[in-house]
Amino acid sequence: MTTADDLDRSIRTALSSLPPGPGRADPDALLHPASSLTGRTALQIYQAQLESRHLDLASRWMQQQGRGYYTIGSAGHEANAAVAAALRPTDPALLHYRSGAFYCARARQVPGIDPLRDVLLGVAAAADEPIAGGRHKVFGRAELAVIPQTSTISSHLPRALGLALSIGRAAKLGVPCPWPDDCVVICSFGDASANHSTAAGSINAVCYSAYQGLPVPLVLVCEDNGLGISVPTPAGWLAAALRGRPGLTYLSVDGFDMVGTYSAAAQAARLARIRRQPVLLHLKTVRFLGHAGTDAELAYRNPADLAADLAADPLIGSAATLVQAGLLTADEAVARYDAAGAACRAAAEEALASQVLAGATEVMRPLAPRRPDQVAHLVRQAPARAVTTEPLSLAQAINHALAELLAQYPGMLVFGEDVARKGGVYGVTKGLQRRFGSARVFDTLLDEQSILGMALGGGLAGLLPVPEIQYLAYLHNAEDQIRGEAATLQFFSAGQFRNPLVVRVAGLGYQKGFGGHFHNDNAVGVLRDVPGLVIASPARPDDAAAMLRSCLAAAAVDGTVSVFLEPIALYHTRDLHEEGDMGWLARYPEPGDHVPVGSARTYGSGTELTLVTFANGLRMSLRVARRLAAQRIGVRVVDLRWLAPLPAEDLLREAEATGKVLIVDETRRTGGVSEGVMAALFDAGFRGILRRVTSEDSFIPLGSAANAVLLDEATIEKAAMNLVRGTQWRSGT
Ligand SMILES: Cc1ncc(C[n+]2csc(CCOP(=O)(O)OP(=O)(O)O)c2C)c(N)n1
Ligand SMILES: [Mg+2]
Repeated sequence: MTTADDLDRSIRTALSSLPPGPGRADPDALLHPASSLTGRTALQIYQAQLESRHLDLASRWMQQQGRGYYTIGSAGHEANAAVAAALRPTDPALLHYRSGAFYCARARQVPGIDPLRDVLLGVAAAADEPIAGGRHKVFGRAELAVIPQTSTISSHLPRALGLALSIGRAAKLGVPCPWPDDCVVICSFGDASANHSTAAGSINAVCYSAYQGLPVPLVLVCEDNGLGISVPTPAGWLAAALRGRPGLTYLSVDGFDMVGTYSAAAQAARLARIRRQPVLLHLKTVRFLGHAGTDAELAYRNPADLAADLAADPLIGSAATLVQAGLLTADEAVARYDAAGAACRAAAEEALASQVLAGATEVMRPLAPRRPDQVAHLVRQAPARAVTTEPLSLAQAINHALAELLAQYPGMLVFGEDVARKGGVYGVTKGLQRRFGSARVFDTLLDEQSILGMALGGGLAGLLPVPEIQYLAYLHNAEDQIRGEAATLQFFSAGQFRNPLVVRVAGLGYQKGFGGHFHNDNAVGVLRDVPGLVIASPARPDDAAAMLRSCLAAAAVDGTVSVFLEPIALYHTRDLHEEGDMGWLARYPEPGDHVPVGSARTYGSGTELTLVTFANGLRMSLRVARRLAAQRIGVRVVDLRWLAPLPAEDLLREAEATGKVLIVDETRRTGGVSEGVMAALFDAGFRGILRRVTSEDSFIPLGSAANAVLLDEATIEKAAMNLVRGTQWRSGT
């Protein structure tokens, strides 16, 4: 096992025995005729490498002091400092958790920033850590264009590509973008991570984009230490898997060689910056101190390999280069090493004395800011435009709303599978590409992770993305891009970065048995527990348009992430009670009208029973309510409209108005919406009678068998009657 002491001893021995170099060299001279690396930059790289190494040692020391919560280090990966040196500090960076030396090198390029303090405050989970404010240990800082990442390996690659593609798009649309027009997006990850489907899908999407000639100013850096915790990456696998991909330039270099690493990174940056072509830089590294502080490496690595790694320490490689070039003596190389150690120790002592976050309010402050007054104000700013006064279907109303909002927000984009030329599977986006152009309304490749990644990166570039997921069942394979990435960004950056977003999802059941489970999926549990996520589920055409206005405005004002869940079965529904009554069509809402997030809508004023529902359940409930009215039973129907946050106040008021509540929930009994509604009513103090009818805990079969597991009107009516008449009602009766 290589301990921190072994590592320290090894480097001291190696540095002090470096053969003496020539006389003093000019720091402004090039180190090698074939490289643009100057002595001065090489010294800065070495400095960042030393700092990063000592940050790892300091974080372990802090853990021993009882105030260090993170020991995954960068030791052995310090070659990435040379990558930072070859880029600009304004190039947005999404970094691997071992890119500490990159962070140090970049921080030293911007006056007034101390990477030692930043990183160690992170280790101590300090409230004044500059990016996550004690919510996570991440590399990130707004002033350094370093965007924080989650721990989910590879989950940042879709966003990185989305950002790279969006920079040119924002410029083309004239939308203010926080990043320079000629910037390069840099994204690093580990060798095992390269096998993750998110990485594999993203690299494919990079190639797919570049192959079509789209500008992709992206440098992917695979930091290859040959291991994923304990599992070795097969020798030669990554080169075989990553080399020769269409549209993607593959460069490889050994991080022991500082000049070579800088040159390769500079070449990658040039290709990406000038030619707008993506590059994959395969950077050979080693890994010291195990995967993390708790990792007993000897259980899976043999001593000879560990010894070989020590000899391949990039700090030794860099120091040898500097001494041979006459930029440092061996003694100076050691002295700088010691000075960096002392500086890290001082920063660690300061970090030990820092404050942590106090209380849930402080922790949650940046989670999902909500400024409803400003949202309302922005909705009212929409330029007046003539919209038909004809009654519209749900699909038509959403189509009109998308057009209205595309006109209002120059940065708004509509994209997804089949949305552009075809106009969507159900015609909801019909005609939008023709009106707003292919820079704003476009088809994507068939990969939901990449679609959402495009949206995440677009939001970071100042755009207002409205991606479409073709069916709810196909959100699930990409769900982490909403849960892990979109919804966490403001939280883990203390509000400094945000990805405003409205994900339109066609979903829910009742398509008359057509398409089986995957076109009738009613699983929303996976969204309901994502902190801060807004879930809109309109039923009526007028509400849909007004709610979409709210979602876009909330995205623009507060960076809100919304899922807009559209009930497919109602898209083209025209009638409510009888054929030809046109009761499900509605007039487009007046300009400026919107539905505040978390507000319900009540139909009727009956005093005997409250039906609480949403989406398809609203139409069924209104039909049942009419039949009950014919039997002189007074019912009111509450359309939740928002599944998160639930309209708790409206719910309580309408529940107390009758004292009897039947929740009509088309989602499943377990994990479905009714669980939340019951809890919300109970928490709010409702002590009346509360029952629910739901769909079964089943996947949805094809054909008429679907009706056997989906909630239907007969069940609703029977339960309502039982409730009003006081009969004991049991599930399934
Ligand atoms: C999606 C996901 N699965 C599992 C993990 C747990 N995990 C953390 S790091 C790691 C290994 C990553 O190896 P590699 O990509 O080579 O990076 P390295 O740590 O070697 O730099 C694993 C399995 C995770 N963070 N994310
Ligand atoms: Mg690895």
